Amino acid sequence: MMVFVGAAKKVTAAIFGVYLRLRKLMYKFPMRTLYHNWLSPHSRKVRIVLGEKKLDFELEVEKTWERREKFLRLNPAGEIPVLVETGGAAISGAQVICEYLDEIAVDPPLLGSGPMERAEVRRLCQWFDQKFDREVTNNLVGEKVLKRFWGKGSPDSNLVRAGKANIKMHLDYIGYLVERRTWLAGDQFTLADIAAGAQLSCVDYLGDVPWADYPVAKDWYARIKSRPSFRPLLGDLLAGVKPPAHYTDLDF
Ligand SMILES: N[C@@H](CCC(=O)N[C@@H](CS)C(=O)NCC(=O)O)C(=O)O
Repeated sequence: MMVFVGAAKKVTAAIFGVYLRLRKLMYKFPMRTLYHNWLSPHSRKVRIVLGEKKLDFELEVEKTWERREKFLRLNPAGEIPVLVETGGAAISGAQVICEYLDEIAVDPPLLGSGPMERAEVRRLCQWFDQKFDREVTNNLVGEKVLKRFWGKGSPDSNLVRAGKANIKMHLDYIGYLVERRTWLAGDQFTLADIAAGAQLSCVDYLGDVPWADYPVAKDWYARIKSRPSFRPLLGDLLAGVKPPAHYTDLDF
């Protein structure tokens, strides 16, 4: 009996020792972490890339409107997404993070294979990250959801109307591209599709994408939506704002 108790104590001490060493290592090398927010298209873009590359990461919600000092030390611009690598280095800016990830994990390549293809992928990333964001997402998600968090009052109906009018040209453009190519930038699925899908998913959460009028764009979005890298985003729920039934439906 005495021998058994002694052995049990030794095993417990060994397990505890391993736990302490692991904890020390985790503290020294915390997991790759993405600072994001629920309906942030730029953060969604990075999440999809991490998913495509099958890279492990943790998510940390950052309420940028709180202007947290610790977060401002990671990105003085105060914007998400920010990716903090295992060693502690912080990278900010969605396109910068995605291109970095494409360099450290080459499979699958998401930027295109030649200089001309990469130029086209980057052009379309800019189109969706900046133009679509400014003309559509800011006017719809910004006005209907984010404005409340910033304490800036109720949505401006003129801006909401502008967002709903502007999205039509973008859906037309997606249809135009996809009728001539398999994916937005060419025959391969690239970061351009991810940037566009990330923006549209945020607007779709509010039910503001007139899919029925744009069957070609809808078909392209259905292909994006069914990718395993995209599914975790569809599970995000914003307190008090329920997405429409088709939002998570892969055969919408
Ligand atoms: N240039 C940044 C822009 C990202 C951006 O617009 N982030 C928004 C959320 S999607 C943000 O952090 N807004 C909060 C703020 O501006 O304080 C990028 O490309 O990542």
